[in-house]
Amino acid sequence: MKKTTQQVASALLGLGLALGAGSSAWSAETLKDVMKRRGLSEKDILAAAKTYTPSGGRDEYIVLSSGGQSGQLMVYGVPSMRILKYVAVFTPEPWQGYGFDDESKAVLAQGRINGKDITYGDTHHPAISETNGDYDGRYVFLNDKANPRVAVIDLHDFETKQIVVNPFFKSAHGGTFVTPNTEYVMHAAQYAAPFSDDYVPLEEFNDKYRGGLTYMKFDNKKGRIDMSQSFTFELPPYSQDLSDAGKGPSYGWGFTNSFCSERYVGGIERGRPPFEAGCSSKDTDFLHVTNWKKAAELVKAGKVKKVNGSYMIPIKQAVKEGLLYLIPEPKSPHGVDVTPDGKRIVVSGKLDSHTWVYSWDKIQKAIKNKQFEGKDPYGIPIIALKTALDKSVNVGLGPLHTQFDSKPCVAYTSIYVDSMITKWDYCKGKVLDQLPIHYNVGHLMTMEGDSVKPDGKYLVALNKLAIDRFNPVGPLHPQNHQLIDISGDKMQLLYDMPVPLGEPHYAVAIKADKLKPGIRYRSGWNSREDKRSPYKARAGREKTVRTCDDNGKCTVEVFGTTIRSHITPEIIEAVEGDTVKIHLTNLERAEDEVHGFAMYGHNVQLSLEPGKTASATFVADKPGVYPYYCTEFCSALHLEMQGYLLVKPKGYKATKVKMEEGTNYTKADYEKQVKTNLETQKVIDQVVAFITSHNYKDFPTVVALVEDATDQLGFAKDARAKAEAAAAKGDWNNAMLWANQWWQYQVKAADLGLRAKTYLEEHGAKKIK
Ligand code: CUK
Ligand code: CUA
Repeated sequence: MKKTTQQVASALLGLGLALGAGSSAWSAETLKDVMKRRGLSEKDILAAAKTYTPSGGRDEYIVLSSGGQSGQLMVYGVPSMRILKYVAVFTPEPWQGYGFDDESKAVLAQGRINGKDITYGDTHHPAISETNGDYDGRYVFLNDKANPRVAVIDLHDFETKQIVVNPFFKSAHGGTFVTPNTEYVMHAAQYAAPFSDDYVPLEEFNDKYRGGLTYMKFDNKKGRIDMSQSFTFELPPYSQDLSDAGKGPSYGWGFTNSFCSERYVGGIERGRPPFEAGCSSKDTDFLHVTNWKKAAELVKAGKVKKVNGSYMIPIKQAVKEGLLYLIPEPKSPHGVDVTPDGKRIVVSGKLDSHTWVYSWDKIQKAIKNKQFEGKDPYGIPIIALKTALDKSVNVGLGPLHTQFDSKPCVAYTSIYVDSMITKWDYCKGKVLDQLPIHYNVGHLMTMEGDSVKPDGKYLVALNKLAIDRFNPVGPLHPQNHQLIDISGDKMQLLYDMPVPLGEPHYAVAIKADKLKPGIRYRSGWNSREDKRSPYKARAGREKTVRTCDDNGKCTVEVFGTTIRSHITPEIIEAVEGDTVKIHLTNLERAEDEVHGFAMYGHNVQLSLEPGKTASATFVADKPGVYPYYCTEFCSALHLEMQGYLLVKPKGYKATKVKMEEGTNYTKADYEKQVKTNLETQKVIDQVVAFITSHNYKDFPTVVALVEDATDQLGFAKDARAKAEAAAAKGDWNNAMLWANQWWQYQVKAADLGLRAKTYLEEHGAKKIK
C-alpha cells in the first residue's frame, strides 16, 4: 500500500521537521506541493530525510576516498555526501600551498623517480592506520599505481607528510593495505618488470621480469615509513593485483592475488595476439599467501640481504623458509578480502559469476601437513583449490570487491558486469538481496568495512563514468558514488554524488568521532616535518637580511609574519639576480585565521594556517615591481594585507629620495582619531570585563582568541606610543597615521573579543566573579 503524504509528513515530524501549511513559516509551499512540483515520490522523501543534514549539522562518518588520477585524497561525509576537502598528495595543489612552499616541495621531491619530478599520481587504495585491527584515525596511506609510490597522510592535520618510492617495482597496485597494528603497509607490484632500472628484452620475461610484494615498515612513533626496515618478496612475473592482511587467526599472514599468471607478453605489432587474449586463457590464476611475521623475524635475525637499501627475499629463500605459498583462484580475479574474523578469504573472478571463499583453517592445515598439489615453474608450493576452498557462491556476473557488515557472516560484493550489489551470507553460502546499481561499479565500501569490527549502516558503491546521472558536462563524465542504506534486510539507494576529480577506485570510512584533527599549529611550525621551523619569526622580531658569498652571489632572506591585517615586511628589496627566500610565520591562534601569500610573476602561493611557518624560494632574475598580498579573506581589511617586492637593476642609483605622500594630516585630524580610539577602548574594556568575569579558561577556543586579542592590544600600545611621540614633535602626518594604526589593532582586538564573548554565551560559560 502506498503511504499517503500525510503519513510521510508525520514521519518527518518525528525527525523534528515541521511541515504543512499551518506550520511552515519558511515557505508558502507544503511538502505535498514540492513533491508534486519536483516529481518526487515518498521513497525519495524518505531517502532525502536520511541524508539531508541541516545547516551546522555534522556527519556520522568521514570517508577518505582515492582521488584517482588527480593524485589527491578526497574527504567527504556520510550520510550527507558533502565534500569537505581534497588533500594534496602526489600533485601540486595551490590552495594548500602544496608544491609551492619549500616544505611541501621537499615532500614531493621524495617521490622523484630516476631524478624526475612526477607531479601526478594514479591513486587507488587508501588505508587507515589500525590498532588491534580497528581503525585508530591516526594516519591514512595512499598508493600511486603508475609510479610505485606510497604516501603517508597525517589525520591530525590532513597533510601529506611523506612519499616513499618502492625501490624495486615499476608499477604498484596491491596497496595500500595495513597489518592489524600498522606494523607494515602492503604494496604489491602490478605489471612485472625487471627489479633493476636496466634494459631487459621482453624475450627474457620469464627469467628476468619479476612481480613482488613489499611490506613497508611503518614507524608508529615517528609516523613515517622506513624503507631501510622494509622487506620485499620477490614473486614470479604474475600480475599481482590486490592484497589484504590477515587478522585474528590469520594474523601474521598476507594475501595477494594475481592475474595473467599465463605470463603472456603481448605485442600485436610483432604479430602476436594481444595481452587481453593471452592473459585470460587459463581457468585459474594464483593467490599468493605470505608469512610476514616470520619474514620479519628472519630480517631481524640478519638472514635477509639488502638490495637498494631495503631487504629483498628471493623466491628460493621464501620457499625454503616456508614464507610463500600459492593457491589457484578462478578466472582473472580482482578483489581479495579477509573476513572481519580473519577465518575466511574471499576472492572474486572478474570473468566468473562466483565469489570463492577460502578457509584459513584449511590453508593452515595444508601448509602444516605439506599437502601440496605441486609447484609452479618458480618452485613455489601450490595448495590445491579444493583443499583450501570453503565454498563458492553464485553472486552475479563479474564480481569484484567484497565488504562486510556489522551483522555476522553478511558480505556485499560489487558486480561489475551485471551492475549491481549482491548481499550474501558467507557462512551459509546464500544470496540475501540484490540491488541494481547505476553503472560500472568497481569497489564498494561499508562503514569501517576493512576493520575487525565493521559498523555496517551504509554502503557506498564507487561507480565509474556516470553517463546519464547528472547534467552533462562534456565528453569526460564525472564518477558516481552512490550511497546505500544497508541497515535493513533490503538495501535502499539513497543518494548519487558526482565526483568531479579522477577515478576514485577505493575509499575507506571512519567514525567521525575517532578523528581529532588539530585546529592550529604550535607557533612557528614546519607542518611537513612536524617540528619547529628554523625560520620561525616572532612578532616584533621580523627581519630581512641580504648576504653575499665570495662569488658575489647574494641572497635576500626574509623572516616575516602575518597577522590581521598585515604582512611583515611590507617592502622587500632585492637586486636583480638575488635569490629570495621568504619565510612567513602566521602569528594567529584563532582557529580560522588562515592567511595566504601570493606574489606576481614568481609562482608563489603559500597557505599559512595559524601557527604555521612556510617558505618560498625563487630567483629575482628580472628587475621590476612585484606586488604580493594575502589570498584568504581574513578580515575586513584583508585587501589591505599587501606589500611590494622591489627588484632593482644591478648598479641602480636612486634619483628621488623623498616619499610622495597621497594625503597630509593636521593636528585636528590626529585629535579626532585619538578621541575615536579612546571610545573604542571603552568598548574593549567592557568585553574584557565580561570575558575575565567568566570561566573562559575552560574553553580552549576562547583562550586562543584571548591570546590573539592580547597580541593585538600589545601592538596597539606600541602604535599609540609612536603616535604620541610624533605628536610631541608636531609631526601630524605620522601622528595621525600611527593613531590610525593604533585603532586598527583595537578593531582587531575588539573583533576577537566579541567572538570570544559570543562563544562563551553560546557555550554556557559560568560567571566566576
Ligand atoms: S581497483 Cu579499480 S575497481 Cu585499483 Cu582496487 Cu578494483
Ligand atoms: Cu590575511 Cu587576507
